Amino acid sequence: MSLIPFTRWPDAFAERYRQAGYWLGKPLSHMLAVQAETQPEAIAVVCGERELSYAELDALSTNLAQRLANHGLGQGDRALVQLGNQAELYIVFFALLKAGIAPVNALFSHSRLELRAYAEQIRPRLLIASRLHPLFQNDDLFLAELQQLAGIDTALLHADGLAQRGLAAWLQPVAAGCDFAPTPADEVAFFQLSGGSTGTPKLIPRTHDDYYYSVRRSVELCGFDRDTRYLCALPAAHNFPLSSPGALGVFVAGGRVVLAADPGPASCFALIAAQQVNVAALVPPALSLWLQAAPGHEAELASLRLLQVGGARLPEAQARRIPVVLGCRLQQVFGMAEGLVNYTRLDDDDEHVYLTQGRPMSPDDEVKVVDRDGRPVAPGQVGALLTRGPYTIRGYFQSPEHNAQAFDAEGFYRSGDLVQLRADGYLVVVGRIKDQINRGGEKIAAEEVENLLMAHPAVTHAALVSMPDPGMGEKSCAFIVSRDPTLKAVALRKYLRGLGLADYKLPDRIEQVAALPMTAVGKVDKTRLRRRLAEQLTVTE
Ligand code: J2J
Repeated sequence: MSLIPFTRWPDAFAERYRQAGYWLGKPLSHMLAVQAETQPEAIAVVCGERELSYAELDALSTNLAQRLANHGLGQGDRALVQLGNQAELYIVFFALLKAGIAPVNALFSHSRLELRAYAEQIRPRLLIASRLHPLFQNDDLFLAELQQLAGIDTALLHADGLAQRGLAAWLQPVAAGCDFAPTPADEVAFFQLSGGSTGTPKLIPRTHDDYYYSVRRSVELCGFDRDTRYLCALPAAHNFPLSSPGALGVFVAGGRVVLAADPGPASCFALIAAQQVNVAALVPPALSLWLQAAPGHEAELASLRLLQVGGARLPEAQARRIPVVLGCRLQQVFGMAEGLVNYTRLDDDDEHVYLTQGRPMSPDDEVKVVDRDGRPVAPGQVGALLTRGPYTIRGYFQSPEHNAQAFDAEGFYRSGDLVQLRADGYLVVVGRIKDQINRGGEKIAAEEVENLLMAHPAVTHAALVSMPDPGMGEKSCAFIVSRDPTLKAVALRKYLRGLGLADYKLPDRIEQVAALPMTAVGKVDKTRLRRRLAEQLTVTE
């Protein structure tokens, strides 16, 4: 069976990363094997009333891997997976890794359009989804559509009453049959999702070697160990709670992941108290809610020692309130699913922790900060961030044209962030050049939404821009030119939802204009739109 093609690191780099001990030549499932061997009875995952030991997590994922292998699935195959914050997400992830099947883990908030786009790109033979998701709840229409579209021949549903399709039956022990094995460590293990700035969301091929290194290095820097009790309240498939150090970091360290359905303070505070959680990871809007809700709940939060915050800009004032209100330390995390992750260090002084987004985790992360013409800026000046290193991809999946722009001639990835690189190596994120809205950590590619808006029969032009929002940091505003002056925002949102767009991508505000302002080179002038919006918002508030 042929393996998945992807853009490899040049040999000299691969050699260096192996020599340095970053790339171990071991599959990601190795981390689970180690714990199942050394402390099988230790609890790996707490999910509601359920507790899964390392031995159980290992056995259940092996059962599923064996059944999938017996079913004819294996190396080179792809899977589309959509599971929420449940233990099954990790069981399935390890099962697929063990069987050499590369999954895309869609976020639970994703809807028809996103799943279709992923399926079209990877052409999975296997779908694993959840009856708890509206798309798979009542009828099997969408399931049938996906199967037809992508050639999926096996669909397993979590929480399904039907025995033959229920995921539960596939987790039961089975007599050995076909052999199975992970893909070689320097091959694609799975696909991460890019926040994106293009019409269709791009997929990020991650190898065992590079991802395992990023997790191990994160564990080292964040001091995770067997006593770590990590609250996973962000969407568990996202790169941050999966790998920075995230749940995989907990498994490497032999600690315990406590799953929360959402990052709301009510459920999280109770879980922290009940499970004696000592580390949690949040995006800034969730942090705001925690800060508001915490007074009076100090006793529940007593076990919490470290709070990681990342995914979007964290205002300094909020950062400084963390130790005072929540009684724990802050660690800023500036990462990206394409690779590079920056952390403030556990022993950094206040100035670094509150005012910077940390520094690259690997000694071999290379960072360039450049001006519009691609020339390095003077130290400390603002410029665009480019990076390459032992866990940063060299190309998106099957996207040669986009890759030609997203990577420079030396293989550096253009993250699209505007940063300052300080003399001490710490980065400060000051803005963005990519055409994206960062809605409280959830990324929206402007072009994707604009194309859908323009598919509406009355809309002739559309531009999506960010607008400041006190709770979310940013929200989205669509400027549209319409043939129908009576076209209502509600109707347009309903239209987009009808097309199958995830809810978080629906424009928060929609403005009808006579024409969109253009730049000298004939592109929509989004700076002017944002400025206009800022003026309007200050007038109306
Ligand atoms: C400002 N912007 C930030 C931060 C990410 C760890 C943490 C986060 C992500 C992530 C991740 C930011 N301050 N602290 O994958 O492993 C914005 C930047 C960046 C983009 C990446 C991880 N932390 N950002 O957020 O792939 O614009 O990864 O380029 O979702 O989020 O988004 P994503």
